[in-house]
Amino acid sequence: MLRQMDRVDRCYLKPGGQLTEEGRSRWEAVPEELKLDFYRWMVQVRSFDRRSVILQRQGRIGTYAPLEGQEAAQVGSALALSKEDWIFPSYREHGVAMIAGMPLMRILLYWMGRVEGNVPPEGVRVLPPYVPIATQLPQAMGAAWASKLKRERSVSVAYFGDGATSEGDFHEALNFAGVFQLPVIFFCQNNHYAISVPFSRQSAVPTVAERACAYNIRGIRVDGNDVLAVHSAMEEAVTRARKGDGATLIEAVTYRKGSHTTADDATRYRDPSEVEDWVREKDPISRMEALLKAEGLLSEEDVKKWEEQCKALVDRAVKEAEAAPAPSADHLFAHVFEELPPELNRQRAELSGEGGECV
Ligand SMILES: Cc1ncc(C[n+]2csc(CCOP(=O)(O)OP(=O)(O)O)c2C)c(N)n1
Ligand SMILES: [Mg+2]
Repeated sequence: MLRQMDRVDRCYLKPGGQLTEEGRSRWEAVPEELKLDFYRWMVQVRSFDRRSVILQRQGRIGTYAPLEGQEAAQVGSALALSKEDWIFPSYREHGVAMIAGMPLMRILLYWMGRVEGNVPPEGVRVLPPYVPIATQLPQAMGAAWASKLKRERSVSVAYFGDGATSEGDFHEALNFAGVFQLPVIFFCQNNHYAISVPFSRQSAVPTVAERACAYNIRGIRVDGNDVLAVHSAMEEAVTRARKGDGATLIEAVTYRKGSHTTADDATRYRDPSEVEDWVREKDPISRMEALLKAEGLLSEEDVKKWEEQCKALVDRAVKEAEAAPAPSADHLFAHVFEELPPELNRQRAELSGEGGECV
């Protein structure tokens, strides 16, 4: 039976900040530090995101993919992972990357077009952002297969969007993971659009999660703006994977508040009332803030203090990224060809002042 587009399997924290009945028992089981971390990380991620958009507008970084609105999906899922797990992100997963230990300045360097932005510190298992849609899914599946063969505990997670589910790679990765019962999690942030194409134009079934049954893996559709529900779905998927019970497809239903990237104008294809509903009514941070305040775990003063600290962290990262020594122009030719084709060789020589003949 087809699921309905607006139904989710799990919602613990309602848009107004009230817990559902199931949510209350989950909440009681969460340690206080983690409750606060949910909130603190979401604010940190948003602070970084907003600043990055401004930096792009000022010409200080290149194109940027904003994630505002998707903080709960990223923070809730990333906080359920351990250092030993492998993360295969798309270009929008800055929140996941920073929780996994990627320094903010390196994330900025990536958007400045610098290769250092692809290199995580030792021990941080985050792959560089995958821009070709869905290519990270078979790779995450392959890494999970390796973990299984080596009898390691690590789980691999592929992060991707609703649009990626229209690619052949999605099918191939899920099929293989189902047949071989691999410790992999396919984490889809369904933000309703693949650039300007709405999900209804990409899929004849109304949800992503129901596709899991075609591969005999578990599928769960969670309110992606409810950090508590996302975290619990991810924790279950991780436990299943570590126990050898195989893969899970998680569909976190969310919404990007802004444009696809800073090169896009979302007002050209989205209805303002739809945006208004998500922005005003379903924001992931304000519902968690309301809950923490109602529970006496957060004061207005704490909020101000935390926002200031986040801003200071981002300020420092911007300074560090902008102070990083510029790469030599020669760098343009590195990392693609082991041996440069003649035309590129000529250009490299010309650039470095060695001359070079026109061809
Ligand atoms: C293989 C491939 N085809 C097309 C593109 C162009 N493209 C870039 S982003 C994007 C939309 C992806 O949408 P979705 O998977 O929902 O992720 P979102 O951007 O919404 O996070 C497309 C089609 C690409 N990068 N790679
Ligand atoms: Mg999308």
